[in-house]
Formats: sequence, C-alpha cells, structure tokens
Amino acid sequence: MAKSPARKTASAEPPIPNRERPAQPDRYKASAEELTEFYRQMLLIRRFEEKAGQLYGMGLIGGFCHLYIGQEAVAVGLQSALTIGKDSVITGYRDHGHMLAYGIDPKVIMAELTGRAAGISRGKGGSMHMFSVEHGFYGGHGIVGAQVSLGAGLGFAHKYKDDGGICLAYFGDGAANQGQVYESFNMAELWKLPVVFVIENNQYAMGTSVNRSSAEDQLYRRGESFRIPGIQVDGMDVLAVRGAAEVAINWAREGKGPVLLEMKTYRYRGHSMSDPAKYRSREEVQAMRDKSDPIEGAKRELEKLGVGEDALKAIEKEIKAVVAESADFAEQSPEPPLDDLHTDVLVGTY
Ligand SMILES: Cc1ncc(C[n+]2csc(CCOP(=O)(O)OP(=O)(O)O)c2C)c(N)n1
Ligand SMILES: [Mg+2]
Repeated sequence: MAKSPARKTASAEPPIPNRERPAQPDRYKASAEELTEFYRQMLLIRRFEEKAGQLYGMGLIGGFCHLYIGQEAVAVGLQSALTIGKDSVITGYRDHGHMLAYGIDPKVIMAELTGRAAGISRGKGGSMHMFSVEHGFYGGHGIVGAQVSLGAGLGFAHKYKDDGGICLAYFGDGAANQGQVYESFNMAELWKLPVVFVIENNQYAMGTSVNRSSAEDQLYRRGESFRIPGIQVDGMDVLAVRGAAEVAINWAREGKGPVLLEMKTYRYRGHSMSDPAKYRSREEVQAMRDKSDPIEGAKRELEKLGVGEDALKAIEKEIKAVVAESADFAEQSPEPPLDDLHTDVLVGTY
C-alpha cells in the first residue's frame, strides 16, 4: 500500500479545544560563557562516544552499546535548564550522553561500559543500565518505552511529595508507537503530573525510518487526544533546545500538567555497534553532518560572540585529556570480584 510522503514542516497550532497552550519558544540567548559550556559538554559527549566506539572495537566493551553521536544538543540543551537535586530524568538505553550532560563523572561511566567494579552500576549494568539517584538520574532502560511509564511515576512522586520537581522522560520515535506510552499520557494529563515527555526523533528505530512506521509522523502531535500540548523543536540546535526546555519545564513546574517536546535530531552512527546501517545512504548521513551538526553550529555562534580559535582549541585539548583519562581508568580498574555474582539479585515469591 502506498504511504503518503512524510510531511516535513509542522503546522502551527494543533487543535486541542479549550486548552491553554505553552508559548511558542524563542531560541535561547546565551552569553558567550554559557554557550562555551554547552559547546564543552557536547564535545565531551562526542569524544567520549567516539572513544567508547573504539573500546568496543577492541573488545573491551561487551554486550550492547548505543552511541549518542549526533544527538548531543538534545541532552545538553534540556539538562542545562533543569534544577539539579530537585528534578529527575529517565531515558532509554542510549544513555551515556545524558549522564555526561548531567555532570556525572566520565570515569565511572566508562568503567561501567567496560564492566569494572568502579563503574556506576558496579560493573553489572553495562551500557544500558546506569543510574545515579544522587543526580536524580533514573536510568538507563532496555525495554523500549518502559521509561515513559516509569517517568510518569516519577512525576507522580514529585507531585505527591510536593517537592517542586519535574521529570524529564525521554524516548525515541520508535518507542512513540508503544501502547504503554499512551496509557502513561492519559494518566499524566488526568492527574496533571509535572512531566516533560521528550521524543528524541532521530528518524530511525533500528533500521525503520519514522515515516515507514508511523501513521502520524509529526510526533509532537501524539499527545493531542490526551489534551497534552506538543512543541516541535530543532534538536540539532542547542539554543533552540534550551529555549523550548525553559517553556516546557516552566509549564510542568507551574502545575499545568505534562507537555510533549518532539526533538528533531539524527544519529550519525548505527542503532548499536552491531548495525551495518544498510537502510540509509552514506550521502544522507554526510548531508546531515555537513548542514546540521550541533557542535559545528555552536562553534559558528561562538565565533560570532567573539570566542576565538585558541579558546576552542584549549577546550578540545581539555576534553581529549578527560576522555583519555576515563578510558585509562576503565581499562585499568579491576573487574568485580566473583562473589559479586551473588549480590544485587532480587529473589521474590509470587
Ligand atoms: C519492548 C521492546 N521491543 C523491542 C525491543 C528491541 N529494540 C531495541 S531498540 C529498538 C528501536 C527503538 O527505536 P527508537 O525508540 O527510535 O530509539 P533510538 O534507538 O532511535 O534511540 C527496538 C525495536 C526492545 N528493546 N524492547
Ligand atoms: Mg529513533
């Protein structure tokens, strides 16, 4: 059956009768200092992930490994608008970038990837299962869409405890077709939970493009039947992401209920390290890198703000050292002792 071609641009106002809508976000006006920090964090994620890819190739990382390269502006722009210690975050298995953007030590993330005792989940979780409750980071989930329901639960906890926090619940374009997402939307709006649902639309779910799999491919509209307003955002532009983050986070924090952000982004690498990526052309990936790379975009803006080549080179150098240090740590620190095989095992009776 022929499918109508994907619509590329979003229409302005989805029709939700009698529902206040969040303001259309402006691009964030960052100072040179703030943008330098966004640039630094995005570069850290990029270089960390490149190194993780190398370690995987060398056999030092086992199991699954999903890289975040290309999507850096999403995590950095959103995380920068959160209140650490008050808000919570939950995501899927493509989680290293989120953790780095949240200020978690690259050494313990890399050590988790190599399965070492010093890793953030003591070497037992690997790439997909990392948590940091101190940072309000609730994982790291391998079941597609599961984090959306758990995110609604985190939102419920914020409301129940009246702690002023909100939850950012991230999921992919593929996960957006999961049934539990819509059960969660319903409860979240019904109970006006402080949740920002973030769809990271990187255009593919494993090898299936969003317009091959989704009847409504304008994913920001997916909350409409639950009266959840949605905003579509250029997820390759860290300032656009930060602008939208402020509107959405304020909306949820003010008690107006959940809101949906569709971040239009792109992953440069395969779905995971074992994906030969035969479902798209090299030219498609290259065109995205050339035209929309979030790090190159931030670099151009920084130059306009008067941040010179030397300052950017110094950041490159600093990041290179941080990543090298995390890789050395992850290679040299010991594996968990054998006795640890018997700890953290949940035994229940039903
Ligand atoms: C419930 C469930 N079904 C299927 C899978 C296998 N699977 C893992 S990732 C994935 C694709 C998800 O794509 P998307 O939500 O777009 O996220 P992305 O990988 O692009 O970040 C699938 C089908 C799974 N892990 N869980
Ligand atoms: Mg996807």
